[in-house]
This record gives sequence, C-alpha cells and structure tokens, in this order.
Amino acid sequence: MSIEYDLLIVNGLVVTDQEVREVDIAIKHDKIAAVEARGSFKNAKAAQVIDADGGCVMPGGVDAHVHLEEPPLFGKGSSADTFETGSRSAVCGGTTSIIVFAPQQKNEDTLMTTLKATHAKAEGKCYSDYSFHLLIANPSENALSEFPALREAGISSLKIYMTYAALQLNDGQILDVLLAARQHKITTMIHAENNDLILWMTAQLEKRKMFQPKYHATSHPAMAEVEATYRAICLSEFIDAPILLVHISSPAAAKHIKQAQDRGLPIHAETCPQYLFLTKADLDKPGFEGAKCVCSPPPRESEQDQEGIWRGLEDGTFTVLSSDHCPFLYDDNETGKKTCITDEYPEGQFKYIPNGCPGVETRLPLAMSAERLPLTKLVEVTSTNAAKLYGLYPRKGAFIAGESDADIVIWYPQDKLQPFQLKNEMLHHNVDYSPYEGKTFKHWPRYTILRGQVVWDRDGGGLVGQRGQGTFLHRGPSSLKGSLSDEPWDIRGF
Ligand code: DUC
Ligand code: ZN
Ligand code: ZN
Repeated sequence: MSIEYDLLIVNGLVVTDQEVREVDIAIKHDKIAAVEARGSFKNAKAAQVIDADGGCVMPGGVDAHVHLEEPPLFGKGSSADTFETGSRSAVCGGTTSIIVFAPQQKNEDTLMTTLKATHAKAEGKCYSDYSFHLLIANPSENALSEFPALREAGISSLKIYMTYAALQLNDGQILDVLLAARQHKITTMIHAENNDLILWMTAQLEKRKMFQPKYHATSHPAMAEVEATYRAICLSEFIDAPILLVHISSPAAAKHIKQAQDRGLPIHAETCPQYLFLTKADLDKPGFEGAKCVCSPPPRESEQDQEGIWRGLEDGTFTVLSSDHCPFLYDDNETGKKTCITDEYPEGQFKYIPNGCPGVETRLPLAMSAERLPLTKLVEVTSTNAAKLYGLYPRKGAFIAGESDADIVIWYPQDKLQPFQLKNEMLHHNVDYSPYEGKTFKHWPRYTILRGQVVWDRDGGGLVGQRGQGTFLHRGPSSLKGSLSDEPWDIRGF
C-alpha cells in the first residue's frame, strides 16, 4: 500500500554533519518523515516532488548571531532591517532559523520586559523561524533573578559585552552573570575586546588627526581581542561555566581558545564570513566607502589571518560560523553609516561609524562558494552545531525521521548555476549595500524549505514564503559540552 506524503525530495546528495548519502527524503506535515535509499518512495503518493538530481540537500541554515530592530548601541546608527526584512533575507540565502538579540538597556532593571518587547516586534512578521538571545547590559540582582523565568520562556542563551559604553560589563559583573547562567544552564556568549585598549588607541589616532574609516581597524587591534578572549576564558574556568566567544577574528585569539578546549574546558567559539573573506584593506577604500566594512572586531590584516580562521573551522576550534548580521544603511546620515559625517569631518570620524555589516543572506552561499570545507563540516558549523549549542537539536540542524523539522536547503547541481558577481539588488535585506558586492558566487540555494513549505524558489518566483510563516522557537539547554561539575559552585572550594 502506498503511503501519502506532502513532499518528496528525490535524487539529491543528502548532506548532514555526519555523512553524504544518495538517499531520498519524505516529508509529512512539517517534519522529516523518512530518509531512505534512492528510489524507496517511487510508489508513494506525494502532493509534491522535488527532483534534486545532482544537487546537495542539507538541513536549513541556523544563524545564531543576528541583530534586528536594535536601537543605537554601536555608534549612532540603528538597524536597517526589521524582523520582517532580516528573516526574509535569511530564507533567500538558505537559512531557516535565526537567533536574534533582545537588547536590555543599561537603565533597565528587568529582562522579561525586554523579552516581551522583542516578542512584540517579531510576532507575525518573520519569514524564518526565530528565537532570541537576551543581551544583558545591566546584570542587576533583579535581572539575574529572572533567569529561571527566561528558561521557562524558552531562552537558554545570553550575550554580554566586554566593550561598548552602552553595553560593557566589568569583570565582577561578568562573574555574576556566569554564576547565575551556570546555575540555570544558560550559555553565555561573550564579545571579547579590551575596551580601554580600544579607547586608548582611538585617542592616539585622533591626536594625530587620523579619522578616516580605515583607522577603525587600527583602533581595534588583534591584541585587544586576544587579551579579552584569554580573560573571558579565565573567568569562565573560574566559575566552571560554558561560554561561546562570539565573532573571533584573529588566529592568535583562536589559539587561546584551542588551548582551553584541549584542556577540556567548555569553551565554544564562533567566527563569521567577514573574517574569512574581508581584510583591513576593505576599510581603506576611496572616500567613505571603507565604512561599509566597519564592524567589531574588524577584518584583520592579511590573507594569512583569513587562513588561520579557516584552519580553526577545519580543526574544530570554531563551533559555529554565524553572520553577525548587523545592518546599517550606508548612504544615510540619520540612522546609517553616514551619521558620523559632519562639515568639520567630511570623511567622518571612525569612532562614530555604526559598527556592523549585513550578511545573513550571503553567509551560506559564501561558505559553499569557497569550496573549502568538507560538506559535512560546512553543515556542522552553519547549522547542526548552532542547533546543538542553543538547544534546538534535533528539531533543527538534522534530518532525523520523526524528530527534525523539514527545514531544507537544496543547492543547484554543479555546473547548473553560472558563477555570477553579486549585486546588492539580488539580496532581500533592507540595506543599500553588501560588503560582498562584486564577489563571484559559484553556489546559491535553489530552494529553501521551512517546515515542509517551499519559501525560496530561485527559478520559480524567488521569495515564495509568507511574512508570518516563521514561528518562535522555544529552546532547551545546550547539548554541547557544559560545566565540568554538576555540583553547585562553592566558595569553599577555593
Ligand atoms: N559588532 C558589530 O560589528 N556589530 C554589532 C555588534 C558587534 O559586536
Ligand atoms: Zn559582538
Ligand atoms: Zn553581533
């Protein structure tokens, strides 16, 4: 007797973090119903069949580092993308789940109000599934007491900053957060840069009248990241709390991370495409153009640095490859990069350029187009590990029959897509540029499928998903390495 499915994906090369197999996939309702040998479903009835002949079929991307609808936090500008436009951009680039920051402000004493306000921004607007990391700017007693409520509300991760005036925590506050996070099985993401070193370098540059965008990179040297990364590792080890070091840009910082991992510590790390595909030279373009690539940490010195980051992905130092999509308009002096331009400073002042680059749509296509990582590794760092680290596995990041959502990205077969140079108008964000314009892409998703529904059909209308199709993802604890001891942290151990 034939079985009915909603969708079959046949003849593709199915890639997970574990293996590459010539198998077919059956989908019923919004789940992966079965993954079977080629041809197994030829007598099955299905409402729709996609022939993925020659193309790769992967779990949809999970991008766990996305900024949307944020107020000014990193310079004067505010986000160009809303939940609607950011999540739209995500699905058009093969990403089916995003985790977005819910930013608490320094003058706020509660996290639950922040969470509620962020839910209100996202609800009914998203094209992809979504969740939130709480961004903690004021770890007051009251805010820390809300961690159990956060967990009940499905939030199992938060981000803290060692820099930025609007967000920075001192080491004592970081210890407070790590201790409470450890107790409630919450993963702490840390932006590690030494704030005083950045401020000192900024003053040195300004004294010498060096204000152009390229000096943003000079003011954020690798040493600022290296010192703060090592400090964050020490604080994490002291509390025995797992951390994820976000957007690591320098091989020297990656070395500290690897050494900590080799000692068995629960230190996880993230890198981003800007550290694989851009360098400091991208900030040194004529006029103000370099501002397009101003982000923190900045792209580093040379191809050798990029090479070190690739090696960190290959050897497992980096758990995830996220976008750090932090979109600002370029040609805009009210909310965008040009807010830092005045009559006195016609090329702007680097210290006021909003920090961040768009990249949620280009993350997966860039990683595929580099043709550098083994495909299983690519799936691991762009989807599966993020799902594991942030408590979404195996619902996301996998093809496990009966358990995984049918979130799928299908790539064109080799040679079916003519390599093309990216133009910003090909993208679906609400930003007037991409740092990757002009770069050659050899791969782009042909289809993106969200819980069994095609939402991106590149040759059949492009974006075909609906606003509001994405749902909130209630998350559990991380399934990657956590605290080494199950005992409560005890001062008598010191
Ligand atoms: N770095 C950026 O470039 N933008 C957002 C925040 C951050 O840490
Ligand atoms: Zn950051
Ligand atoms: Zn960020």
